[in-house]
Amino acid sequence: MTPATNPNSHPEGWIPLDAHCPQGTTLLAATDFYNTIKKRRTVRSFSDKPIPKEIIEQVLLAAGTAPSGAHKQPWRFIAISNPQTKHEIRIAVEKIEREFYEDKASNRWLDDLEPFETNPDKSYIDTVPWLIVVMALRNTDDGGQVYYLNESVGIATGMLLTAAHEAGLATLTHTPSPMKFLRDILGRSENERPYMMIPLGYPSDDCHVPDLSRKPLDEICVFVE
Ligand code: IYR
Repeated sequence: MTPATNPNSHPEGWIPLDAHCPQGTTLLAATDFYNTIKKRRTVRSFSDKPIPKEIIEQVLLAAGTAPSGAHKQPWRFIAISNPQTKHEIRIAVEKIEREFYEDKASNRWLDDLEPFETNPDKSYIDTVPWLIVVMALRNTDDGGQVYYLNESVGIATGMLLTAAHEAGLATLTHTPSPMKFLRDILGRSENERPYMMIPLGYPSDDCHVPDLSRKPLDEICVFVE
């Protein structure tokens, strides 16, 4: 395809951009969204209150709108509510996490984790109504090439967390290492690389989180004007 030289001509089959946010409302929209998303917290204490599958479907559809290298959409979300499967995953995860806390983690790492009071007990996997396993696809389903796999799946995962928060749901980003065991328990192919586990549910009634602050703007950004 040759690049268009006339700015008023477009490749055949292209459609006009359906911009959802009319010009002029942008500051308000940006501020509103920041005020919503700044309330997102990583949660480790979940309620067992069920969440209808339809809500999970909308959250996953939102995640699936992420940009990806050459639009290959190299992700698959395994949404697990089956109690036996969750329990099997819990048992396997706790074994891996015990090895981490008892052997693998450096003292510095353990010190850094202290404020979060994490430990190998992952009983919330039994409690939480949904466990989403994000898989990164090494190739497309028909064997084609994928590009920028980690970047693409990372963005989709971030959008999943954002969509869940917008739906009033709490999440935890969990990456037991190694995660290969998930492929065996879930009967998934070698083409799927477990990328992240995301328990998804309502926070427990008495859910508390550490009192963290976020870096101010002048530490996280530099304007070049
Ligand atoms: N995977 C372990 C340890 C852990 C590591 C980091 I970095 C965290 O931010 C939190 C936990 C666990 O889940 O307990």
